[in-house]
Amino acid sequence: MSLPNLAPIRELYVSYDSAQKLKHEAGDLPSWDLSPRQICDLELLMTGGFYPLKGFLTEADYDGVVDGMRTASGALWPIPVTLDVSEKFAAGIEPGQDIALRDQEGVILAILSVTDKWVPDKVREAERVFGANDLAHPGVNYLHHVAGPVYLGGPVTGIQPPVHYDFKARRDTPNELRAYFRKLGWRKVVAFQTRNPLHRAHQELTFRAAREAQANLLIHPVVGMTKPGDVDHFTRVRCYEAVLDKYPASTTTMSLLNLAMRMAGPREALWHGLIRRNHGCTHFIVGRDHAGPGKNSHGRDFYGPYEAQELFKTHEAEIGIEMLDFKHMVYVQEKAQYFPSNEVPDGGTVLDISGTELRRRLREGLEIPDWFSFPEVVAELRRTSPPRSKQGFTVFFTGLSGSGKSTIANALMVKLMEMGGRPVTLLDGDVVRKHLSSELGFSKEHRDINIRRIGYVASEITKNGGIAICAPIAPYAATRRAVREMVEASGAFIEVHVATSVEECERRDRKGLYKLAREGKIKEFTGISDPYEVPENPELRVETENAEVDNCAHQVILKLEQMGLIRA
Ligand code: PPS
Repeated sequence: MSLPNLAPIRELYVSYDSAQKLKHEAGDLPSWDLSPRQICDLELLMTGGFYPLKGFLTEADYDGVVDGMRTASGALWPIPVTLDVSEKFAAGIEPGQDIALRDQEGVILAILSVTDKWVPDKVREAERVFGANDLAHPGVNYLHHVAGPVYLGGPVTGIQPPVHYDFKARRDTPNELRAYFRKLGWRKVVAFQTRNPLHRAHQELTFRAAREAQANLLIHPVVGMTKPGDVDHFTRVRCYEAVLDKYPASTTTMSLLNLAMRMAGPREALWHGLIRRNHGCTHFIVGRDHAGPGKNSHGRDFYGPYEAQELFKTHEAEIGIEMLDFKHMVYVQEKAQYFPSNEVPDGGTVLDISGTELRRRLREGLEIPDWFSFPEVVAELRRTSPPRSKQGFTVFFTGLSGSGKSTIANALMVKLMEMGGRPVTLLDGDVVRKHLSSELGFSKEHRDINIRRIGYVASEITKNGGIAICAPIAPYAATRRAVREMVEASGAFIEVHVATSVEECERRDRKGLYKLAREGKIKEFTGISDPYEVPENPELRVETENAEVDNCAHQVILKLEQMGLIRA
């Protein structure tokens, strides 16, 4: 392989003066507020990280990339980098027009000269790019549920890079890294891509790779978007910083890459290789299950464990970066050392801790052995993921009016406060309607807004380590699911169906509302003239007929204990 070309790579930025002028003129242009993923893509387009792309893919480029991993001009490019927008926005845009691309605060980052506008066939995109139209794949899920329905393509004129307030000194453009390698005389550089904290197995892998290639090492973690559920990048970067001094400073450096991963396995490995070549690297590590998305909806892997290595091999020369392929690294107890799984000495006892097992140990506050990771890394992870009994959670009661939700919720609150340790907030239906949703009525639309507000507040409480107890009617399953998703991003969600029948609620009629509903004096009354979708799989269902309130609240306590959220 020839020595690296460390000359500057083409960026898409214009000069400072032109940028000022464009910014001024862009006031009159239609504006698109970029999504977090589009900001990541735009940054790498503008810095040359996505060289040779000059903008968001045109329709012809897109077709070529989706079908055969090549742009219309024949360049190897495995992942569609497209600007997806809403139908409403697209309706006002025609090819030939310029649009201003803005960050979420409205700062203009670039101009897109639109040459193409089209409605993609997302099923085809999913099947070709990700190998299956299966929503269990995070990339497919994003494509169908987050990305807009219309794509715009065309060249990008860069005005300014997206602003980052975190780890500024650790972020480098391709040209900054190229200049750094040039300055230090690094002729050969191995890049290590990662979206996980570095444990001992990774360190051994990177040492071996650098030794094998007789090269310097670039630890190049992704801090843009990774797989949902991954350790957040703030924690990871603190972990990387903690292990960096275990590498010889004169041979190793670390830089953060603001890439939005797609988890596309083999195709993604090629993409990562192209991006690292653009950053001035000569070698690239591809391990087991590179950029793997996890299991499909049938519980099977989307890609073979070494499929990424195979695909990379066939395109290695064209990418212009040499692959260092590695088998899964495992610890051999007798040798007190890591080995690739195919080089384990005969009779050696192999130890390994999977990602799932590591998360379980963190969640339950269990031991993480020294052979697996570094004490500094484990301490950092424990700081971010305290055991479940110290994390926040949300108990979400749902049931008809008068079913007993508020009474049980109150009893639960008092019991949890008696235990102490975490602040408890009760978001009761009536109270929320007074303080958060006073302008709302009981149409489906208004009920959904009401429940989403409760969900938002509950997720914030959960994120900050508190206990939120919610007690609205919440009659619609889809809205309850949306709240669950919001909360589960930061902690546990326990749905409790208070399963009092409508007949019993009406018999009790504590507030006299059922009578008014029967008389038609209250419209859209849940259970009488409005639907209630019974939860299919709540964490708990409590019957209130012939049961004491205290006992109902106690059932919730037992459930929380069983889930490890409170200690007996
Ligand atoms: S929802 O659907 O979840 O937004 O409803 P929620 O905010 O929990 O409702 C709170 C209380 O409003 C009273 N109320 C009605 N309920 C249902 N349907 C109609 N049309 C209605 N109008 C007023 C009712 O007393 C609810 O209190 P709870 O605590 O559930 O008895």
